[in-house]
Amino acid sequence: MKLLLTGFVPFLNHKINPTEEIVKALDSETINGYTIETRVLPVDFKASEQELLKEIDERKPDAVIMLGLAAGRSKITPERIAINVKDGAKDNSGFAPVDQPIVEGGPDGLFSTLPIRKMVDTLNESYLPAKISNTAGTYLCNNMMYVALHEASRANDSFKAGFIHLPASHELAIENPALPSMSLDDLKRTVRICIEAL
Ligand code: PCA
Repeated sequence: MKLLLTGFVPFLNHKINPTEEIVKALDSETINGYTIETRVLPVDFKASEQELLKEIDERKPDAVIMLGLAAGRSKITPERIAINVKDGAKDNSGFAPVDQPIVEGGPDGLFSTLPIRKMVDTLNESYLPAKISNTAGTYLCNNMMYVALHEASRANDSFKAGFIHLPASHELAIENPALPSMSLDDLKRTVRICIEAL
């Protein structure tokens, strides 16, 4: 089986994005019968959507797990739902959508099809603090989650998909001491455990 694992490049005032390092570290590993293929997405509403859909079309994954940085959160947070709204700060291309639908006429919300409760329980049992999040925001991460789930709902050969927001890494917290953080090793272990839960 094939798993597409995505992360993002740095954005806003964050000099690094730990999700980029995590997906690069896990590339080509086989976990729980899934061979991991990876892609680091741009923080750009238009380009990231096109790139994600192209990857899904070409690679035909059995599952898609997307990772994003949620600087300020203290726990690993698998997202429950993506909503059909894009609204937020400027992306890396300078575009800032205001109250726009992601898919014109699409459903208001789309639920993750990843086993998010099992992921959270297994992470907590492994002493990695986690909880389900009921909002992925309205920025790039929600956008990508919605796009993947919408594609999965249309595809004949469907796939599981969902999004996991991660806290800052220690490296980011050195730059900004107010941020709760986890070690990069724990964040990589987190992603391996989530893949085991599939
Ligand atoms: N986090 C942002 C976008 C890129 C990332 O890693 C978000 O939560 O929307």
